[in-house]
Amino acid sequence: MEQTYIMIKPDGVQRGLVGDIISRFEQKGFYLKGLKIITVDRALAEKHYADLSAKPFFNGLVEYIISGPVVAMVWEGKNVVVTGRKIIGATNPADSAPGTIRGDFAIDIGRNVIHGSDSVESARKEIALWFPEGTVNWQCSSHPWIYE
Ligand code: DGI
Repeated sequence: MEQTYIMIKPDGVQRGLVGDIISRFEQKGFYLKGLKIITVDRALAEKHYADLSAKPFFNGLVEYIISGPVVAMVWEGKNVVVTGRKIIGATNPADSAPGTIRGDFAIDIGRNVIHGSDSVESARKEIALWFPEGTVNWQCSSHPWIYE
């Protein structure tokens, strides 16, 4: 099944939003296949955001990601990449709908609480980058109650 990389950024950890964010993905019916809290070194942050390296906000973005621990996760389920992005909300919290994570918890684009892969291909790369040790392959006993 499809997987995505979801990361609670340092502001989400500092503000005590980890439990709420995990609950939203769990309650939707997605399966948690990888989870760890880590401090991020500059090289990893720069690699993760390499596509944005020419942007004027790149240095600030890297400083933000390395400013405190993050919670790195792999979530699995049907269409989890696209649906995960819907749960997260628009990049700029000013445009994020209420009910989304960024819509409910964030104000500034540079403190938008959470990352989610933007495509299946990005998800594959990001999971390999953040979970080189691999993830956990368990089967949820509620599966037939979530999928027809
Ligand atoms: O996939 P997203 O996180 O929604 O968005 P993205 O991949 O385009 O950008 C990655 C992060 O970079 C985003 O979550 C916040 C930051 N960012 C994007 N555009 C801007 C920005 N930060 C600032 N300060 N200004 C921007 O225009």
